[in-house]
Amino acid sequence: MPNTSARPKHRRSRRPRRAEPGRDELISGSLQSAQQCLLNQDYGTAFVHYLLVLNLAPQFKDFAKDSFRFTLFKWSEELDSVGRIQELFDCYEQALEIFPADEVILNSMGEHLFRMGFRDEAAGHFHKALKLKPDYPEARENFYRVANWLVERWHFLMLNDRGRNQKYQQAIQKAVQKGCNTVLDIGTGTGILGMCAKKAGAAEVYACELSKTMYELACEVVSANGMDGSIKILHKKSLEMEAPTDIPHRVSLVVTETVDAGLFGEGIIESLIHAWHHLLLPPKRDEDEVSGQSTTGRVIPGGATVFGMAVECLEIRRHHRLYVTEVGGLSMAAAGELHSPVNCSSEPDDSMEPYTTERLSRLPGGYKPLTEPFTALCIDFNNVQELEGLSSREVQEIRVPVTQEGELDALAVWFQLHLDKESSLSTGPQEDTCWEQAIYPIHSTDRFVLKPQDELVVEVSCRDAYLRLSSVAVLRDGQKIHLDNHDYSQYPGNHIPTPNPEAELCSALACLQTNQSQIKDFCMLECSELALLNNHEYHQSFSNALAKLMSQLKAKHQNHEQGSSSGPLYALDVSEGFSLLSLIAASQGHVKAYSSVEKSKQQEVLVRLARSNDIPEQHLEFWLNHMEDEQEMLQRPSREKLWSAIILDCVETCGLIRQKLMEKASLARCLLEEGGQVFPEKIVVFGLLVESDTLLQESAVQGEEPTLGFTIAPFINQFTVPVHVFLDFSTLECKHLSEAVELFVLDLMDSNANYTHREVKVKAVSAGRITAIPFWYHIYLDQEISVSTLSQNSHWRQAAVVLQEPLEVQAGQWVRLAVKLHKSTISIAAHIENTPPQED
Ligand code: 44T
Repeated sequence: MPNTSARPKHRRSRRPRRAEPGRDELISGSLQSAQQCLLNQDYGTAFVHYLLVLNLAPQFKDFAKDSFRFTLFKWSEELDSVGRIQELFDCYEQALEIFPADEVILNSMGEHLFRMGFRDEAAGHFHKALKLKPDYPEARENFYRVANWLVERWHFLMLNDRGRNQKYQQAIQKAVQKGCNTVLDIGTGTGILGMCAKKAGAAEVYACELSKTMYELACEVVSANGMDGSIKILHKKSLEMEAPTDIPHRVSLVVTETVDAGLFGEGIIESLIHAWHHLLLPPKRDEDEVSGQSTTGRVIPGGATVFGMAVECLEIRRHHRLYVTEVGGLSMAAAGELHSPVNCSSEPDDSMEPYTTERLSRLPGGYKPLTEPFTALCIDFNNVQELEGLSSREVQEIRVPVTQEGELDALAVWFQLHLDKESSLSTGPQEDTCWEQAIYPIHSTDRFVLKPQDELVVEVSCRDAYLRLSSVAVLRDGQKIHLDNHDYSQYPGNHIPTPNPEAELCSALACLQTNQSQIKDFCMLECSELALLNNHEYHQSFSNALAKLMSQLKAKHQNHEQGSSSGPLYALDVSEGFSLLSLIAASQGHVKAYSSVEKSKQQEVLVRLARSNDIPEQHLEFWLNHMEDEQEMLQRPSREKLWSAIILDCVETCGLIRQKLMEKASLARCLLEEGGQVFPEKIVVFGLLVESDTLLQESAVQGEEPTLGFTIAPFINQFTVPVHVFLDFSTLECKHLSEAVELFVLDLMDSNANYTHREVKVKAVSAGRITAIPFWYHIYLDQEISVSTLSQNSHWRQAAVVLQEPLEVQAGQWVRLAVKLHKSTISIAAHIENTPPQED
């Protein structure tokens, strides 16, 4: 505990005593009370006393800092444990008022924010802490975990995309030369488009950016490029801006790249409608002559054409629907409908996304186009009526001829962004671009195979300003076969045949008569949870390992309790999210399994599966339903309830080891019965040396050359993180420079065996530049049974350490890797070995 009893050296206030006679007494009394309360572990009262002292007598700040921090942390732990979250944050805010530049308080507040799900705010706090103290390892590690939310990785890709940069620059230059003299850059990011306008000679340039981090970054960049007086940047969403309040008058040019893979996901339609009404000069009419300074407004990009294409793709399928009938020995027939949260045919809902994004060219296993690309939509950003009409536009039906036989898994969507009449950018799957495509997966559990001669009926709509595409039916031999479960009521148009009204009435009555549970409902699972369920190998391995352990323990128990019938064995599954492992444990017979599944819909699925697989219902418990407090759970159960198996979820989908894994493992070990086992018992980390430009491009702005002549890299590259996650190593464009080697072993059954530093020597098999070290895990459930996070059907992705300075290597040379594990975070430094290791 920090020093709580020492007295400050300078107790006297510098203020004249006579002005406030009771003040010093109050301060010293409060300080003593604070210290006493701290000793008595009454942190709440101590905190209040410290606040009073430090507010009244800032001169005690240095003296009391450590004790104050300690009090704050202890008190906030207490508040956290009883769910008094608002008070917790109030305390931190009060603390930061007193110590605004305290990196430890900032970092700790960030951790609380992160745990409560306020990721952006958390990230901001870690970033501030790190700026204050760049060599503060806790803040650094936290910052690396969240930097992706602060500055998304695509900023690097876009800034590295020279083609895109040049096309935008040229279009802006032309517009300015034609008289667009006043410019607003909506969603300026690093400030690049605004700077292009200024460089092209625009008299007035304004920019706005809604993300605080990006806004601050843009200010730094613009200032470093000597334009701070000439570009006015606002930390605002464009929709909140008006002339003359935010900008002195309407502008003649809006430049923006607020488009995502699905074109409208960043709200460009709404932003442009608003801009036309409040920020832009009126649009040019055909008869307007352009000469000199423009009195009309226009937008770059001027419009877009959206394309779609039906595809077969196993990789998409396994992330969006259940396609296995049996998982780890359990029949899945009774599971009901399991959906991913990506669904655009249902009513808009916060928990649903209409589409996901993928780079089709990088999907493992590839994809098969089932139709030619078709035009789904054309939109003119310079026509406000058209923009406004978009959301009220009727659902449009498109018939697309099927060109190849294959299972319909998704519609893939991309677009061409028309910067002006001459120049455009394409985000298509065949292009050499950094763009991903939007993916609208099919949800129907019935597999539907399209055939040449079929026509696919696609509906395109733009409700709630998201572009939605959905495959509704297939026309085959004059018949219309409906796909998915379509809710006809939401479509006012009469282009969809009305179903038989009598049948509709009957089904409505049937719904009224039956109880809720019989109405066809579904359970939502994350994409990675669905991919896990579809991972046969993973569940089979667990099933085998659990069967082995349980039969050993059953034999042991029988020997011990000859004659009398022994009680069940206990298994605890603490996997995150949806997991079938508890049920697989319970299916071993004579095993009572505890599941950590929390969501009631998901619990219902497990109960249904237990019933249908003849597992006695009392053999499946959801322990989180009973225990409010984690502390209780972690207590050692009574003698006869010692766990036989504890299943830990050790690797996150993104490819990193879960935080606090080793702490959880040592706790779990204490809860085991003799002969019981923690799953997995060991994790072996593998990695290899690669040369990959792609990884570099995604990690930092590359090259010495300024971007379009502007200095941007040194600023945005502060947000570079050394570990790249969610990597698909099987499709990563890279050159392997070594064989795979074992980097580290984590022994979950023996904490003493874990080292935090290790040196590994790797021999380069070919010459090249080492830019990254991708790594993955072999997860040993027991000594014989293991699963690899690199396997083809895995729900895991891989991670890679990206070297800040690529390392030239010759074939045959040895590379020394210093591998470090700090709080579940792996870091690797690479050095060329000058003297080859002694071969023994
Ligand atoms: N990602 C592309 C989307 N903003 C680009 O805060 C392509 C994704 C992508 N600011 C892989 C590859 C790629 N007013 O900083 C952001 C955002 C800001 C606004 C003010 C507004 N109305 C808005 C709307 C957005 O604009 C910036 C750019 S959004 C671009 C999204 C390389 N994955």
